[in-house]
Amino acid sequence: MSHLPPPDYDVVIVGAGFSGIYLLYKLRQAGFDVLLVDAAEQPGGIWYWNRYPGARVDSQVPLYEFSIAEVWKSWTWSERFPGWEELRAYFLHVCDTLDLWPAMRMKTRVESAQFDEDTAYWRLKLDEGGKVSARFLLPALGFASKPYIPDIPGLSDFEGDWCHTARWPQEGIDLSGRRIALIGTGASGVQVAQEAASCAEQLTLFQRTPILALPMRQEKLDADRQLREKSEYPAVFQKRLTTSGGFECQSLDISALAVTEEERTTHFEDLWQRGGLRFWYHNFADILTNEDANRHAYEFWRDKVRERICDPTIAEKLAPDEPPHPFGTKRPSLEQNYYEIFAQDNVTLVDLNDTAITRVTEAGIETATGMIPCDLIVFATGFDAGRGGLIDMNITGRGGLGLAEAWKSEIKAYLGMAVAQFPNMLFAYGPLSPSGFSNGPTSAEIQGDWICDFLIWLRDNRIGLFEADALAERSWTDMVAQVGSMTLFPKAESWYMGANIPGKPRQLINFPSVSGYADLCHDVARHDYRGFIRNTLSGMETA
Ligand code: NA7
Repeated sequence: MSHLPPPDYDVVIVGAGFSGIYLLYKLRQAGFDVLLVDAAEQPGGIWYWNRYPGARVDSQVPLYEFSIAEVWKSWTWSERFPGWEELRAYFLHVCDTLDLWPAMRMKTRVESAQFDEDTAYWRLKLDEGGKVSARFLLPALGFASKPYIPDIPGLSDFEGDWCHTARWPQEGIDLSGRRIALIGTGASGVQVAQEAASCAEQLTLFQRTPILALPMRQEKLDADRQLREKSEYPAVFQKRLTTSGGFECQSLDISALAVTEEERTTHFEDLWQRGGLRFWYHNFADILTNEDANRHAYEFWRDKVRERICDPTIAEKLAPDEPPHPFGTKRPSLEQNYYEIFAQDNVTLVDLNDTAITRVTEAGIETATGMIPCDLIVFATGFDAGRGGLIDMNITGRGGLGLAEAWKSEIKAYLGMAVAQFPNMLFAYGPLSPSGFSNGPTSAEIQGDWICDFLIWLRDNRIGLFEADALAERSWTDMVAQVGSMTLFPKAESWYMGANIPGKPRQLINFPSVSGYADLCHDVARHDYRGFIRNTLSGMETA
């Protein structure tokens, strides 16, 4: 292939969130010629698109940031759980500090990416007629880049405003004095509800499934204390690589059923008081694998929440006596005053299981029991997680095979990064990797380091072409399902299981351990990247 004109770049990365930015930093350091493109005006990924009032991260400082010393040493957060404005500013700081801008092309959407079998280059069509070629394609779109809006009849007739939380207009929407219908009670719905309740004339919250939200315990952060605590950051960043969720600690070694009720309650209470997602990731060993253990956690959660709700009917809707699903098998959210807002006169809860939405009219939402007038509809209805953004990128591999077709009946991927028939492509933070179960930056760094090492190894070994072996892809896909079947996750109708999107294949889309995942990826690397077919100068061989 040496007679071919070279591609425009060694590598094109798509996406300027944690994964894409980390890959850009690492690959440039390793001497690759890299271009990063992103449709957004500014970097930040999810934190560019999710700018609805109240949007903030559920991982506490310093977990949700890069471990790159020159970045964290020169950055100070103002809150324990930073909001979207601060996270966006952080990304600007990262790009400035690491001098990444020259390799970044923002406001550039990839319309399609096609593997050209004659040259073995990826050819990308960009909006406004742009074209670019590269030897390697690294989509780093995050797990939540394709919003999901349910198909409700009449939406086009609505005369007020409507939007999805992840497509909030850049100029913002003032919620004050509005009559707001909010559909969805996931992490985004909870955050919008808290803000809207404080200023809306009327907030009507449509709930299909109650969220099992945990106390955030937000704090303002003092710069001096943060500076002192920075001496501990390297150890925290090291530790988060070794835990199952990519956090600073993980579940205990002991079963919830192997301790006395008093010991169990003491641990639950400690987690509860410390706040954040710890009640999810630092709980007893079998909370997510044993129904009896899980039931103890649910009952503790339920009783705590019920203490905060005066109306018993509302209490039963928000924190039912019987669990709607095993605790933690849908992503818990963090809340600050969510359970108190339902006592306000301007907040109404509609249970969609009793009162279905029939259609949207010019003036509001019509339900089975009557009309709910509103002038703003907010869809906090989630995402086609994992696959949606990748499919929308119109990626075509060998023989004209589109990714949508390849994943029609099942999402398949080797190491959650590579797909058979799609050579020289690795995606970061995608399906069948830990992504949705992981503290974001931890996975971004694990995968980013691994991908960078792999591309260096290919370069050192003069290998121009790699592709996931179909058998390796099959066994990875089966292994994720098998590991998932040992947990309670399949018992929930969650986006983790693909259950939130009509017609989406039902399978666990994330590997449920960050550290376990890292071990498996490192093992593949140690064995000369087994499971990949690669083209040496003498032809194709399977490792
Ligand atoms: P989520 O967590 O997917 O939440 C979506 C919410 O929207 C959830 O309450 C859904 O109810 C609800 N939903 C979805 N479709 C409908 C329809 N058709 N009708 C009514 N309600 C519906 O998205 P988020 O944006 O809140 O959070 C995404 C992730 O970001 C989160 O998990 C964290 O990792 C950060 P359901 O529970 O499916 O009954």
